[in-house]
Amino acid sequence: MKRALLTGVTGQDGSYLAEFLLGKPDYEVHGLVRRSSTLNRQRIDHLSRENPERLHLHYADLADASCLSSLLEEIQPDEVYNLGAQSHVRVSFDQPLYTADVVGLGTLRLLEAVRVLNRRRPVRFYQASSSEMFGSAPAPQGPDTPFHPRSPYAVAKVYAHWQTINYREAYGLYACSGILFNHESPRRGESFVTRKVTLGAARIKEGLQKRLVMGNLEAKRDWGFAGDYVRAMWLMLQQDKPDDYIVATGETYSIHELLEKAFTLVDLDYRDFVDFDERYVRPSEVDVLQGDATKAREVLGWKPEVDFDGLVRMMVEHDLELARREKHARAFPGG
Ligand code: NAP
Ligand code: F7E
Repeated sequence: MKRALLTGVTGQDGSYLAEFLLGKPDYEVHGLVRRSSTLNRQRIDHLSRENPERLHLHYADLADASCLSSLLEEIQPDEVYNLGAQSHVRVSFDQPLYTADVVGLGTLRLLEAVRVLNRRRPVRFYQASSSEMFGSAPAPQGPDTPFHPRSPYAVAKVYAHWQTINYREAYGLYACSGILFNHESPRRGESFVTRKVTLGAARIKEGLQKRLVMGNLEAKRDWGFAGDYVRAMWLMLQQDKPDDYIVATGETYSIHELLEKAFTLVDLDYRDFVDFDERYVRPSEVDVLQGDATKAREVLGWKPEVDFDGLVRMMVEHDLELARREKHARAFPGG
């Protein structure tokens, strides 16, 4: 059995990656979870039920170096995927120090624990880097595009990215950094723009919500499906040599186009329902992201299977079902 350790297992990507690895007969998955006063394991509950022998959860935090080293000693993983983060860009302006601590130093704490274990047994490390690191660099962004981060989150990711590369160069660690462009799914957090839009369209359609309040609709993103992107993470750790890769679809759409697509799927015109509120605007914005994933295609043999239309449709259909259940529960509160 191969042992994989995932930080951020309760998040969108963590849940898809755990599902992907558990779909292989030879993986045991260990996930780090944070203690919380409310339930935060909805995305992986089904995996715990289906794989009680092969999915193990451990309390830990990227802010706590000592628990990271003792867990690595205890689990002795073959592969470590660092997906844990305060991952919301807008929130990083409100909590810059916390974001830098978890995203930047958290990665360094984990790399240190991996370095020590790697002296005795080989460990492969994946770092969840982000297209946000490109920030205001003109599109399309590729391997030679210089970083110009535009938020505390993005600056912290640049720090973690270079730490990962330095651990590879300084200690010979098998460490890869995946620069992933935005990827979404029905499991996406509800405050990210795609999910906010698909859930909003579905709830408005079902009469559960009247308006959708949004920020800057001019920004453009290269949106893919999270299920496709976790495959690329795993492929990076299966190569002969560690390297860094961009993972993207190569297509870019504005928030206007996202709204248009989602509302059309529920036979509504978004212009009749969307309001603007300054509080969703960021102090500095990333205007256009569009990635060049040629290297991932050529070296890893990776390509996305779900396109923008398929992604929005998948999310709207899921959220319509959720909205219908909510409506039914309101109408029949007893069950
Ligand atoms: P997500 O849904 O926000 O999940 C983040 C995960 O990190 C959650 O499991 C969260 O735990 C955990 N976490 C937060 N603070 C932590 C801490 N102090 N210690 C340990 N774990 C902590 O994010 P995602 O979309 O799955 O993204 C996964 C990773 O890829 C992140 O590093 C993100 O920055 C990066 N990334 C994402 C995208 C994208 O488009 N999705 C693109 C590029 C890079 P709780 O459940 O307890 O909150
Ligand atoms: O915003 C605009 C907003 O929050 C996308 C994270 O996973 O991907 C994500 O970061 C765009 C921005 O994603 C609203 O201003 C307009 O231009 O969905 P988002 P993000 O900031 O691109 C990267 C790759 C990551 O690494 C991050 O972890 O949409 N926008 N109106 C809005 N955004 C939000 N959230 N809410 C709005 O109402």
